[in-house]
Amino acid sequence: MTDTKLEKLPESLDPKNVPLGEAVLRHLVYSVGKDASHAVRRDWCAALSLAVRDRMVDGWMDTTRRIYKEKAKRVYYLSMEFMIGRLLEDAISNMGLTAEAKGFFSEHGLDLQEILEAEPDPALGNGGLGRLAACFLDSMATVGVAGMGYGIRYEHGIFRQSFQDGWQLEEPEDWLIFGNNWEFHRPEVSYPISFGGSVQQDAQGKMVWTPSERILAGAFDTPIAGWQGKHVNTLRLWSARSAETLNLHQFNQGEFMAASRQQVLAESITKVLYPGDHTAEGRELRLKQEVFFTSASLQDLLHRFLLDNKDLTALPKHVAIQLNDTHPAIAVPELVRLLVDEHDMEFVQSFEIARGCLNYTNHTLLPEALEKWPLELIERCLPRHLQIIREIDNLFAAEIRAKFEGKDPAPMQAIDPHHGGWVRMGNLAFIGAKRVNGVSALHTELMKQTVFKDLHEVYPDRILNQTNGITPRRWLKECNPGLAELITETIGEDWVGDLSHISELVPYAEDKAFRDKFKAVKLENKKRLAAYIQSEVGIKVDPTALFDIQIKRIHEYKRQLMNALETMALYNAMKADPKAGWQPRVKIFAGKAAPSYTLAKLIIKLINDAAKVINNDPDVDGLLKLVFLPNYNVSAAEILIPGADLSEQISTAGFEASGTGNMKFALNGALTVGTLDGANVEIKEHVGDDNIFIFGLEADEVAARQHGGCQPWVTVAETPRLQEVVTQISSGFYSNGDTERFKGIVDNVLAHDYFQVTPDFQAYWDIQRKIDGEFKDQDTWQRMAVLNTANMGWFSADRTIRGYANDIWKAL
Ligand code: 26W
Repeated sequence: MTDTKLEKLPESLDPKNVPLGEAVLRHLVYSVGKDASHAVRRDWCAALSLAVRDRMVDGWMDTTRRIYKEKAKRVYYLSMEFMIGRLLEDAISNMGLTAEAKGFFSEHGLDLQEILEAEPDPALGNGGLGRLAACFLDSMATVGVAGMGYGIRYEHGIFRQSFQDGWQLEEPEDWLIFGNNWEFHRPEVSYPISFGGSVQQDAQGKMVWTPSERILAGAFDTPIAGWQGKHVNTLRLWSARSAETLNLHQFNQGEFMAASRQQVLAESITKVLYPGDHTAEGRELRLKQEVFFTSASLQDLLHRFLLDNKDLTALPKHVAIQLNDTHPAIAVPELVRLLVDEHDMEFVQSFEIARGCLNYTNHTLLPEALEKWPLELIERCLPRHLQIIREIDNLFAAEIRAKFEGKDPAPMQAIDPHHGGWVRMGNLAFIGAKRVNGVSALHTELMKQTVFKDLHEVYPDRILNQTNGITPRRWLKECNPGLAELITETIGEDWVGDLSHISELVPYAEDKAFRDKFKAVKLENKKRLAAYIQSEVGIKVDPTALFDIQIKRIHEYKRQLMNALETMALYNAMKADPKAGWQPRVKIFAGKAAPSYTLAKLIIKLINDAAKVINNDPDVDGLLKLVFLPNYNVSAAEILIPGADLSEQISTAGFEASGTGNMKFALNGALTVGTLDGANVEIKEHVGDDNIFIFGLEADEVAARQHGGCQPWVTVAETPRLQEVVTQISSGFYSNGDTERFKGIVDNVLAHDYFQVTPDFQAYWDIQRKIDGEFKDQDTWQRMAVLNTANMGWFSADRTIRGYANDIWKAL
C-alpha cells in the first residue's frame, strides 16, 4: 500500500454527481472508444455497464470498510457454478437507475431493452445449484450478510446447445469474446496451486510436500449490489495460468508448441464447465478444477483473516464457509493442510478449526452424483491431501469408537478401501462440516434416512434443512415488469425487498377487476414468448392456447420423457376426434443434456422428431404444438417463465432435491402440475391443495417399487394410450420408419423403468385432462393463479439466506 495523504476523493469525482446519460456518453467515447454515430448496441451496453459499475464502487468500498470496522462475520460461498445471467438489468434495477436509463436512451432514439439484450449471458452454470448460488449472492447483499462468492472464471462455461436434425449439438460458448465490463482483474492477487510429486518427512518430523506441478490462480472481482444498492458484496472468480513463463529458448528454436506447453496445460483448468468425464483425463481435469478454486479461495480468505487477526484458532468465530455440494469438499483436507503445513499448527487443532468453519449443502441423493474419486488418482495428484484424509478418518474412527461401543466406523469413513479404493467426498464433507443441510424438507428427511443414515445416527444434530428460495428481484421485478407494476400499484413496492408482503394480494384473488388485469399481463407475456418461439425455431403458436412449460436439465428422473409420451398420446386422441372440444395447448421444452448422457440426448431427439410430425399435421392445427427451444439459459428462462400457464414439475418422487424453477413459475402466476417431490411439497402447503395439481406415486411408494421389482411391460400393456404411443415409437412412426432409432428409450421403459414413468402415466394423463377443463373456466383459473403469486412470499431467497445466517453461519 502506498503512503498517501489522500483520504477522501473530491466530491466532483463522485459518479452520482454526474447524470447517468452523461456518464454513458463519456464511457462510450473514452472507455469504449466509439463515436455515438458509429456505436452498435453492444457498445452502448458496454458504456452503460461501465457507468453503472462506477456507481456501485463507492457502495462496494463502503461495505468493505464497514465489514472490517464492525469485524462482521464473513461468509464464503464456494461453488463450481454461479449462473448469474446478465448483470446489467439487475444492477440498474437494484441501484434504482432504470427510469433514468430508459429516459436517456429513448431521448437518443434507442430502446433500453434492446441494449440490455446485447449483454452476453455468462454461462457459468449448468443447473439449479448454479442458479441458487446466484440468487444467494443477490440475497446476501440484500439482507446485509458480509458474503463473498468464490468460483471459477470459465473461459467458455457451459456449452452452447443447438440442434442438428433434432440432435443436440454442443459448441463452445464465447461469452468473454467482447470482454466483461463487470469484472475487475486483480493481477496482484495470485495464489499457487500444487499437484503431484511426493511427500517426505524432514528432520523435525514435519511433512514436506514437493509437488511436480504448480499453477497460479488469478482473481477477477465482480461487485454484487443488493436491493437498493445499500450493501455491495463481491463475487471472486479464479482464472488459471501457468507458474512457468514461456520457454523462450524453445520458442526461438521454432518449437512453438513445446514452448507453450505449460501455459496450455495450466489454462485448460479454467476453460470449460464440466469437461467430459467419460475419459480418465477428463475426470482428472475435473478434480483439478475443484482443487484449484477451493485452494485459491481458502488461501485468499486466510490471507484476509490474517490482515487483522493473529490467532488462527479464532477463525471459526469470524469466518463461515459454505460448500455448495461436494465439488469443493477437498476444502476439508486443504484447510487442514494450510494450517498444519503453512501455519505450523497441530493437526488435531487444525481439524477442529476446519470443522468449526466448514458447512456442506447436499443437492442430490442420486448415488452417481455423489462424487467419489479413485484412491489412485488422489494419491497421484494430491499425495499430501491423501495423508491428511487418512488422519481425519482415523480421528473420526476414534471419536465413533469412544462414543458408540461396538460401532464400526468403516462404512462411514471418507476412504472406502474396497472395490479398488475410493475417496467418498460426501462422507468427507460430512465428517469435516459443522452443519450439513438439505434443500427442501422432504430432501433433508430422505438424506437422514438414506445417503447419510449412519452418519446422521452418530451426529444427530448436524443435519438441518434450509429450503431453497429465489430472488424476487430477478424472478419477478425484472423478468416480469408488467406483473411487477400491477403488484406495486395494488399493494405498494415493499414486496421487492421483503417478499412476505406479497400476501397482501390474497384478497385481490376475489376481485374480478384485478383478475382481469392479471390475465391481461399474462397474455402480454405469452405474446412476447410466442414472438421468441417464432424467432428461435420458426414455429407459430397461438398466445391464447394453454402454455405448458418444462424447462430444466434433461434427466431421466425429471421425466421429460413422460411429458413427451403424454403429448404423443394427446396428439393421438386429438387426431382421432379433432372436434371433441379440446383445450388448445402449446407444449414447450428447453434444457441441455450432459454431453455424455446418451439417453438424455435421445430424449431430445425424440421430442424434436415428434414436434416435426405434430406441428405439420393439419388435423391438429390450432389444437397442439410442440416446441423444443435450444440453448436454455437464464436469459431464456426470463422470457419463458412469465409466459407460462402451467409449470411441469413431474420428477419421480424422492429424486428432485428441491427444484427452484417450480418456485419461479408459481411466483409468476403459473399453476404447477407436479409430484410430491422436493419443494413441490412445501409449495402445495403454501398455495393450498386447491391451487396446485398433484398426482402420482409418493417417495415411499417409488422406493418400494424400485426395490421390490416392478414389471413395466405389464403396466404398459394395461395402459392403452401408453401402449399405443410405445408401439408407434418402436414401429418408426416418429422416425420415418426407422425402428432402431428410439430402441434405447423403448427398451429402457419396458424393461426397467427405474424412474417409474409407466405407473405414473395414467395419473398424469388424467390430471392433464382435469387441467384442460379448469383452464377453460378462465375466471377460476386466474383466481388460482393470483393465489399462487400471492402465497409465494416464503420462497424468497432472502428468507433462505436468513435461515443460513441464523442457523448455520451465526452471521446476522
Ligand atoms: C458430480 C457432477 C454433478 C454436478 C452438478 C452432478 C449434478 C450436478 C447438478 C447440476 C446439481 C444441481 O444442480 N442440483 C440441483 O440443485 C438445486 C439447488 O439446490 C435443486 O433445486 C435441484 O433439485 C437439484 O437437482
